Amino acid sequence: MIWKRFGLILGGFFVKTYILALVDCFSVMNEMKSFLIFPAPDSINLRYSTPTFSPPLGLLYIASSLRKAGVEVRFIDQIGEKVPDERLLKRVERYSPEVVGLSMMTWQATKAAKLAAMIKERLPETHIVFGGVHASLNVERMMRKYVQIDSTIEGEGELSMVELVRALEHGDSIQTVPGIYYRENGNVKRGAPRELIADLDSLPPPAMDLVKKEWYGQIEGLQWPAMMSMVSSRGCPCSCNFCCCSQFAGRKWRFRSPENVVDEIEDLLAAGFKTIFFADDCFTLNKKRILQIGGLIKKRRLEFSWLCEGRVDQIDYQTIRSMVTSGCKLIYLGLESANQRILDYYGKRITPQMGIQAVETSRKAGVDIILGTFIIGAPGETRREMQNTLDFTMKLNIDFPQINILGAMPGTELWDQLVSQQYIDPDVYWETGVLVPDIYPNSVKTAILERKITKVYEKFIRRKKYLLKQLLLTLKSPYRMGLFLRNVSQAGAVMDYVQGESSGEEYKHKSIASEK
Ligand code: B12
Ligand code: SF4
Repeated sequence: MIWKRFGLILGGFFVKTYILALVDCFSVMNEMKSFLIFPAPDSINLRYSTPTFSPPLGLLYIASSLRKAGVEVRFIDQIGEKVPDERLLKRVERYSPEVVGLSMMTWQATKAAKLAAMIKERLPETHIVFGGVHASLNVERMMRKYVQIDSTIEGEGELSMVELVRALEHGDSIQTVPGIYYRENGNVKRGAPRELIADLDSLPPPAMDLVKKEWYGQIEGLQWPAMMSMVSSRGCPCSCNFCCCSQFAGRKWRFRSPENVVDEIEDLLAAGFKTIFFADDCFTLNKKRILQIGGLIKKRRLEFSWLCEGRVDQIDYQTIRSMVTSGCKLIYLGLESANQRILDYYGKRITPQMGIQAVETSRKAGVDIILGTFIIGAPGETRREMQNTLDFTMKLNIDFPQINILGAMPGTELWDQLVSQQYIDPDVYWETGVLVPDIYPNSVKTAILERKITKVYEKFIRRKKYLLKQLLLTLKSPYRMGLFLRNVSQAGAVMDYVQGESSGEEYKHKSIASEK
């Protein structure tokens, strides 16, 4: 009986595979086929990894623009879906697309190149295009080193990607696509620059149907319900020296209309998402717009939770209260350092006092969870200065600190400075970035800093006063209580996080830089 059932299941499986293959062949007969990939770095053990933070939004934007132009799209978020390389390659090969697009931050770059080489070997006719922040900031080096890359699109990809696919479809030259880097007679050439997209409302919303809710939503070891990210604006006028935003997205801040933002929220809620992470470079920049978005959320009676990052100099009671009453449950505040000298070095244009104030204001306004981000390891930062910052985390009324060791990445002012001072050899580190204490003379060793950070995390959560406060806050807040109950079975994962063990990902404390 069991064997019969097993046989049926097996038979069913083969029939399903066969039908899927047939559908693949016929449904896309006359259309261009594209395959978009968000690679998993080799440092992640997919078998043991927990859900990741949020979906690869940039690639989902590319997907929806391609679809709008009538191009077929297949998509793999290798981290979210946990697809091993071989299975990924089989899926690409079976679909046999005309174009494969790979997206990457720095930590995924070498893996993207590896996957591209394996795809090129199996499908030599397929055009391979790279995009995303790392590819954009290192185009020439990447294309010179990896011959498997046919082209790279610099910066925002929606318009250029569609134009590239069209050119390939019609057999036209791809050189005329703005924003493209291509090959000609063995040399890497650059097309005309692509202007930043002025009207963000004109973009089709990201193709959220390509991702599954259970793939995402893990923050600091806690699992959040059905999370999707969105960007309500792009770019940032500030110039923190460790951040690549101004080189990548421009100093000009562009924003979507509040109606357009809230329309997308409605669509996400209708699709069953319950938590939205605003991944904007500078979400809290314009107070009036935040109030308008909050007002519209309330007017349309939308019930959901949302999270964002904020600069401490942009937090005032009225704005943050409006955020809370429209569903903001968590804010990451970029506090960075307890030392004015170091804050000035980073070009943050804030003071430690502003940080204290922003935390207090957020608490008073009723934000359920306040996370502070901090950085240690600046060039020439003394032990005392580092200790100040570590001690600072304990003095603040935050729920948890996220402490990073300063890293320098290509495309940042910090990188340029350390390269010009000859502390960084760009030929060695352009594919990985580098932790500053690893290259700056007389720095405290990274391993020591990592141990210090782990100790601070442990000390932070073991303080009796803190535990009591956490208990009271959780008893008072239904949202926190819900989150607690949801995660109670995963207490081990939280402890792993605190102790830097991580769950499959080997990068927690080795993080390269803070993001705010
Ligand atoms: C969400 C996020 C994450 C998530 C990633 C989740 C995910 N699945 O994407 C998590 C939490 C994992 C993460 C981690 C880190 N992050 Co992060 N993150 C972001 C954030 C806030 C949003 C990304 C996003 O959705 N952007 C919105 C979309 C629309 O933009 P986009 O992705 O750039 O896509 C556009 C273009 O790049 C292009 N494009 C993208 N892909 C492709 C593909 C093709 C084929 C084409 C043609 C075009 C194209 O077109 C898209 C549409 O216009 C950005 C800041 C930001 N606002 O972008 C930082 C950012 C990407 N992160 C950054 C950093 C520094 C980090 C960390 C190092 C931080 C840390 N302290 O550990 C780590 C890296 C991992 C590690 N530990 O090594 C840097 C980038 C550094 C770098 N060189 O890679 C950014 C830019 C922040 C900053 N300004 O410094 N991050
Ligand atoms: S860290 Fe944040 S505030 Fe600073 S430049 Fe980057 S996006 Fe702007």
